[in-house]
Amino acid sequence: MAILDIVFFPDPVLQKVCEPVDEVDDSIRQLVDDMVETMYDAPGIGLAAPQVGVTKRITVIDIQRSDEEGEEVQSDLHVFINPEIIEREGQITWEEGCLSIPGVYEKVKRAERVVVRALDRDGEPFEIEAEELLAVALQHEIDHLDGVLFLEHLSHLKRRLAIKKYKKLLAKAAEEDEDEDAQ
Ligand code: GNR
Ligand code: NI
Repeated sequence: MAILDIVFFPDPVLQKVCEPVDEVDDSIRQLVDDMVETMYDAPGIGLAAPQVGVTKRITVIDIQRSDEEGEEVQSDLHVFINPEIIEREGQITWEEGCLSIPGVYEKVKRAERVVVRALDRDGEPFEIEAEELLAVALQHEIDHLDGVLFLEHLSHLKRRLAIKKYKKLLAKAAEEDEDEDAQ
């Protein structure tokens, strides 16, 4: 297994519509395993293939092992290959973040409950009914597979402010790196 490099906004790969997987073979399973390791390492509650530069319709989610520092918590790992939302219901607002836009958190409105059909790591079809955070994460990840970031769900004003804030954070991080190099 390997920890992969995460791609950051505004990398154009994050805006690509990803290709369906036509056969779940060992190379796909290898990618899935690397994505899982990368998600836990980040740490994040989900990761979509384009976030590691691969434009395939694959995402992994584990909302259990999110922000617990060092503590062993039960994992609830889900692998979704070619996921499709087949039902959506209700509305929920959640403060979202994205590993590809670190430091930016904004409230987004999504369906409160979704039913998703996908293939698992063995290529077997399954369906899952999800509510609240798992439903939010699924919609966030499936958006990634369509080249959509959570910023696109904000008003134009809020999106502009969020991007401005992110660019400031980036500039500050670059400055700090330079300072370190100078020491
Ligand atoms: O780690 C993540 N947390 C999160 C919180 C609220 C809504 C969505 C997410 S997904 C994010 C990881 C990520 O960027 N996945 O694409
Ligand atoms: Ni994301």
